[in-house]
Amino acid sequence: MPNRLTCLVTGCAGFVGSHLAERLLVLGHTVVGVDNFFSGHRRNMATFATNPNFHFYERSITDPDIITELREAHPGLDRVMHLAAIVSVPYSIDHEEETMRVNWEATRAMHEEATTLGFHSFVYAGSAAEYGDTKTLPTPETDADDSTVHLSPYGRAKYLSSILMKSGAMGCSLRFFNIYGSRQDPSSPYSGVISIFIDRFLARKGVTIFGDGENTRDFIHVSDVVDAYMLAAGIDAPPLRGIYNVATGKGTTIRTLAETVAEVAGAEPVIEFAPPRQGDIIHSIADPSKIFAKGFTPKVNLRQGLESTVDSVRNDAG
Ligand code: UD2
Repeated sequence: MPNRLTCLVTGCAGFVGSHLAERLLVLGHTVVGVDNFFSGHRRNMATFATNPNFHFYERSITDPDIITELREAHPGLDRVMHLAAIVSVPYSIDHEEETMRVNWEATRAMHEEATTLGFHSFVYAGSAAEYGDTKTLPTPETDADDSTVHLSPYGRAKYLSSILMKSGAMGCSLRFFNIYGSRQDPSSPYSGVISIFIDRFLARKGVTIFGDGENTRDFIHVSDVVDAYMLAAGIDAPPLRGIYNVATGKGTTIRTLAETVAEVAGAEPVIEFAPPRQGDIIHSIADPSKIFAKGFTPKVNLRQGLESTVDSVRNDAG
């Protein structure tokens, strides 16, 4: 049994945060979880809510001195995996001040507290949105800089936070591309395309593709994202420093995606085309060589990932 660690997971009731908390608990570590259910759901914590090593706090990350307070309650706490955020890009455009306060100011305050307390590591959930609209394909980490025009307060706050991870005394930002897997909420028009397509095809309804279907995205399965967290937080080795793309480096067109999801779901690939969505970028593919060089390799290919996600959605429905 390796050392038992105590990790703070903010956003532990969210899609990715719940998978991360679950893995840490399965490995025998202690998880201090924080979520205010702004976009997370209690049901996402169902598999581990009663685990005696899980300590849940229904709190906002904007609460002052939250890290210091949690450390007093859990003296072994020395690493942060910070995922809590306003996650909707359109919401961030309509609520700029709130987004900057939650996604940037709170990150800065928590990072400062963790640094002062001499924490071991602080892993931040960055985003492909940090690259804005004009970028090299595949996109290396160096493509986002202070001259990048961010298309939303969401992208801006993620960028500022990532830069802090790089320039601060400690910290690592994982810049995620399009994550998919079980527990991804399909209910909003801005939900991830995979969760929407699975939901529609399983209900024997067709899907809508915005644009000509040739847009590409770099889809990565949530279990691979959790692997990247284990590496970055130094669960088995020293923690990573700086900024890393987390992706496969492979682009899939939305048309191919729709056809594959239909096949996996056993549905007719009924596709309707609609005009491009305002603000959508056409191609998004990462250059993930920096994190690959640190030993990270995605293990789940898109087909396998779609099969397991469809299975879990079917089981939840049944
Ligand atoms: C992702 C993130 C977003 C932001 C952005 C930065 C998600 C859900 N969103 O947006 O938060 O970080 O990256 O670049 O991860 N599409 C359809 N039909 C649908 C839904 C989507 O054709 O019913 C298309 C959409 O037009 C786009 C692609 O699918 O071309 C991916 O859409 P998305 O909303 O899953 O993700 P994305 O990359 O636009």
